[in-house]
Formats: sequence, structure tokens, C-alpha cells
Amino acid sequence: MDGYRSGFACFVGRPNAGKSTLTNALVGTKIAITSSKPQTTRHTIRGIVHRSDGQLILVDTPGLHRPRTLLGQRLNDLVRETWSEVDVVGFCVPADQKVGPGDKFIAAELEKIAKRTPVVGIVTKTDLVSQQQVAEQLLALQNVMDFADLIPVSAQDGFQVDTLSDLLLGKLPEGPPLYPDGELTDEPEQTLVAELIREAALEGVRDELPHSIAVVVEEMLPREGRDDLLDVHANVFVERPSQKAIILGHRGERLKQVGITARRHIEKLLGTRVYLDLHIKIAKDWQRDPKQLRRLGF
Ligand SMILES: Nc1nc2c(ncn2[C@@H]2O[C@H](COP(=O)(O)OP(=O)(O)OP(=O)(O)O)[C@@H](O)[C@H]2O)c(=O)[nH]1
Ligand SMILES: [Mg+2]
Repeated sequence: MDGYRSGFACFVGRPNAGKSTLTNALVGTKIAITSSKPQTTRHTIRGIVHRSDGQLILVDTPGLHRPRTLLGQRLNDLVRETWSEVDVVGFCVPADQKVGPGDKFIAAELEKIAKRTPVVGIVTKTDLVSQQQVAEQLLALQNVMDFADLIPVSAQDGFQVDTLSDLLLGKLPEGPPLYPDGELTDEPEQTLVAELIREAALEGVRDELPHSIAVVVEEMLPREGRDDLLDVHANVFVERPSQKAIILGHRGERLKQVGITARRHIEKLLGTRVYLDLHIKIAKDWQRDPKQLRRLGF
């Protein structure tokens, strides 16, 4: 295994910069949920890229932001902890958004926490703008901090995703594989399933509601006497009765739709048929309550 490299990388950037979508594109499978709502990612999830010349482990983290709740603080702590542990960092800025104070803030934090870690500057979502705008964004990004490399990519159409993989792998130390061949993530199935339900629930909700949704899978069991059907029981938590009404929708239509979408994705992930039993529960102000945060896995 001469020259074989292995190690950890993570993407940093403001919420919604495209970190999880890029992680999925590199891994080649959807292991992290994505949405247009900020702070979609709430856990660190490891995705593994297997190559003949090395193993690149991507740690997907929430976007660093100014926290307004205890949950927000916990998420930021998680991000900082990850930064201090990885071999290389990818700094993501979307091509269609101005480089701004949020990015400077992240650069300053990186400087504090991961001073010696090489940082690759990445302009994401290049499919949304012209080549001229991509070039301008690369220039703007250059002013944010010192980068080891700069690269534009699009996770959507695959532009330069392999090149980015080469680039990140090149910054890893030489070493043996850290995960078994073929393993794409070390996330437990139950967590992946809960995340797919949350992703479906996020679709079409606005304002504060996305932040208020949490999902816990209570039980996942093969149906007795059948090996082709899995029973999944899950609770969708919101913070207030008014939010419960929104998630339910008129005569429960919305929740039904969420169930159908989530079930489709879960079946694809697990390769088995699924019966999904969803319930909505109210956990009052859970984002600010240490006890409830613990119960919900934060
Ligand atoms: N057009 C286009 N859209 C993208 C691309 N990458 C991500 N997006 C969209 O941008 C939005 C945010 O993507 P995510 O991957 O969830 O962003 P994130 O940085 O992980 O966000 P947080 O987890 O909230 O910090 C989603 O609606 C994605 O579909 C891309 O290459 N092209
Ligand atoms: Mg994310």
C-alpha cells in the first residue's frame, strides 16, 4: 500500500452553503440530509470515500452561525470540536451569495482552532451563475484568508467533484484504511432513518418551524413472520400546539405526505419495504431546555 493515504476532512461554511450536498456527492450516496432551510445538519455524520489510492473520511457538520438557543450553542461546539480534529478543511462559499462578515467570522475562528490545518477554498453551486461570476467569487474568497488551494465545484451537476476529491486526499497523511471496504458511513441506521423523516418534514415549512422540528425513531423491527417488511415507529417533535397543527395539515394531509416521501427514501436507503408509523408530539421549547435536548440526542 505504498503512497496510500487516509484521514479526515470537513467542510465549513455558513448554513446553506452546500456542505452536506457536497459531502453526499463525494461519497456517491445520500448519507446526509439537505434542504434550503439553514441549520439542516444537526449531527456530525461521517461519510467515507473509498479510492484505490486512499480513504477520505468526510465529517459533515452544521454551519457555524450566531447561536440564539442552547441547541445553536451545542451545534457550534460540535463544529469547533470537529475542526480541531481533521487533517484538512474545505471552506465553502456559494457562488450565488456575497462573501461577507459571516465568512470572515468563520475564517477568524478557524485561525484560532485549526491554525496549522490546510484549508481549501471552495466556491460551491457554480451551476447557478456565469463563469464570469465564478471567477469573481474566487477572487472575493481569496481575500477571506490564506488558502492552500482554491477550487470551484457544483455538487448538482458533478463539476469538479472528482478533482476536489483528489485535492483533499492529497492533503491527508500516508496511512492504512480506517474503515472496512464498502462502508459508506458509520451513522447508525436508526439515525439515518430519523434524519430522512426530518428532511421530509422540513419540506414546505417556513420561518421558525424548521428549527423546532426534531425526529426520534422509537423502534425499528422486521414485521413478524416477514423478512421483506420493516416496521418503523417514529415521533416528530415540535415546540408548540400551533406547530403541530401545521405539520398535521388539513385532516392530516400534510403529515401523510411527509410519511409517503420519507418512506420512499427509507426504502431506498435500506433496500426493504417499510411501514412507517409517524406521531407528532409537543416538547415545549425543547431547543432551550437542557433536559429535553439530552432526550432528543443533543
Ligand atoms: N443549484 C445547486 N444547489 C445546490 C448545490 N449544492 C447544494 N445546493 C442546494 O443548497 C441548499 C443547501 O444545501 P445543503 O447541502 O443542505 O447546505 P449545508 O451547507 O449542508 O446547510 P446546513 O446543514 O444548514 O449548514 C439545498 O437546497 C441544496 O439543494 C449545487 O451544487 N447546485
Ligand atoms: Mg448540512
